[in-house]
Amino acid sequence: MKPFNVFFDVLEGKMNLLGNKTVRRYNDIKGIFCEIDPKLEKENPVIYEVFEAPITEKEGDLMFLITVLYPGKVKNEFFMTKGHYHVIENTAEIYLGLRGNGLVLCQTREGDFEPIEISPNKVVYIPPYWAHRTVNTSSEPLVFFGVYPAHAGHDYKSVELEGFKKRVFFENGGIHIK
Ligand code: S6P
Ligand code: ZN
Repeated sequence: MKPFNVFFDVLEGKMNLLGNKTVRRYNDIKGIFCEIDPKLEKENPVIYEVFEAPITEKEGDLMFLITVLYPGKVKNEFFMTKGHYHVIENTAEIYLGLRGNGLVLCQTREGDFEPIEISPNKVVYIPPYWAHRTVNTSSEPLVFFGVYPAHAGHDYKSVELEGFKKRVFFENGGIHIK
């Protein structure tokens, strides 16, 4: 592989050079929210998109990406990502907020839990062994850059089985983590 650069359009949430693109719609992930919303089931909106750089999953490489997590709620629970551990658990990840505000919920298998704020110019460090899920608590797309060891892999199954300790709701005019 040769050195290269890419351009991010932060407002549009797009990258001019693309490897994998993942689009998750409501019906793909509705089970992660605590309630079902029949209106969203019918409309099936895009909840988030991930644009990855064209990099293979080889040890030694770094994968980088931008995620665009749209604003919205399922009843009163904010839109969020599925969340995962890395399959190679001893791999960290860095997020840099580019647009919007939210929380990165971080959790270990031992039950530690930390909600970390993400917003423009804020870097979130996710250490090895911590599962991570992102929540958009703002009214605009939450856009962030991410980078992690390309061979890390994604373990969604553990999060499906265990869930996250806490969820993020809009209640009485405020953001509540509970
Ligand atoms: C990958 C990194 C992000 C997420 C993305 C969507 O390690 O953490 O690119 O993949 O934000 O979240 P999820 O949990 O659906 O992969
Ligand atoms: Zn990750």
